[in-house]
Amino acid sequence: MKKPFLQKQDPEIYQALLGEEKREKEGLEMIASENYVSEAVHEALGSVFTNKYSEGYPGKRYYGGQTYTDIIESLAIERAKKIFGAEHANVQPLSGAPANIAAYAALLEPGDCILGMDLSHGGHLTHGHPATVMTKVYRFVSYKTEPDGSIDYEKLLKIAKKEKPKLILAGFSSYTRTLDYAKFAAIAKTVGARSMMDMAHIAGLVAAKVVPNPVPYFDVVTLTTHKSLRGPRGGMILCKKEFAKAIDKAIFPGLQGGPHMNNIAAKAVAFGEALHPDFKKYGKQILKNAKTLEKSFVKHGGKILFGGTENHMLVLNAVETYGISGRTAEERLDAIGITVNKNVIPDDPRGPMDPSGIRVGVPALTTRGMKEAEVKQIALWMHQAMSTDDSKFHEALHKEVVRLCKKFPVPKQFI
Ligand code: DSN
Repeated sequence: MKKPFLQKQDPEIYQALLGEEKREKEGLEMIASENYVSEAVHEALGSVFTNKYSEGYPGKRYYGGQTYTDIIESLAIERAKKIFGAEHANVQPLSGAPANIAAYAALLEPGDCILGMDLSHGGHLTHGHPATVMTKVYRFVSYKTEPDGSIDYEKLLKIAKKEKPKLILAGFSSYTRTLDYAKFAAIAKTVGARSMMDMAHIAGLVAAKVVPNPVPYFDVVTLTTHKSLRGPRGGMILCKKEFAKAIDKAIFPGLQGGPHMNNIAAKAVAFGEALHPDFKKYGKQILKNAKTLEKSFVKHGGKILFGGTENHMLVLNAVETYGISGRTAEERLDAIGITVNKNVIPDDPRGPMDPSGIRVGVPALTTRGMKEAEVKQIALWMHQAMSTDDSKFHEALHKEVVRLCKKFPVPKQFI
């Protein structure tokens, strides 16, 4: 896309931008948390709203000049509430991690216990990984998945009764099955804990109403807007009315300063897209594509974790399937123009920089209009690429991938 001012003023950045545009166009993006935004979202992101400081909330700001920022933030809030049927929405979180941190601050006191999903079983860093600062503030304990990939809710209740958490946390960044929200809420009620769901990964599927909506069940639901929801990079918190004040205070002034208003404008635009009837078709196709990918991998001998997928992604055990680590699998796929990420598997005996698995997702290629036939072809290429270290063969497959990508250009408009 033409950017004449950038090109003239800063050729190094301009060249890198051209490179990234080409990479995104000519490669297959299969990182489960990535997607492509529309040009309308890009235009809002690259707008004058980036110039404005707007500490506070619509109608209650600390600086003047808020006529238009109030309009966009109010629209973003109303649209978010409508999409998810939420009582309250805060659209200011800069991303998913700050959204989670603010939610903890709103609901808990330092030293309280949080019960969340173990990272290697699909949870997220912010759900209690020892490397995060939150573990210095709260006491985290974790639950795990069963060998068949399910969650044993009786076991979860037992852990909750023993540890007496103040917050029970559902949600994941690499788990592929549907959670039983009613059971999470009932366990939280039994032990007198608050309940929270981090639906960052599946927010788009929830918006499309093709998977169950956690919002009615949980006190607080956090999400990111840039994954399956197909908006700009950012976070959001939804909650019941009784927590609205605490959540808003925890975001500002508790954790953040001036909200990124260009980002909030872009969120509002993306929410407008998610409210369009076509978004449901998008969600349905994501589920079909992910199922097709799972079946194709299984046909080629792939060992899939968690007993398959019920959402937009799956985790493949590369060590067991191909005798290679997740890092090597990622590199072999990279060589043919397919981007995935290496990923730990439950209780992985290997380290996170060279784990046993890869995580693969279909939201981005579904955005490009790819359907079951293309997914079957892609699964075969992936299988072939991971089966060999022959660089000549990888080069030949890379040409096929580029050819397919040219047939399915990244769309500029979704509605
Ligand atoms: N980095 C995100 C993901 O890939 O799932 C989670 O924060």
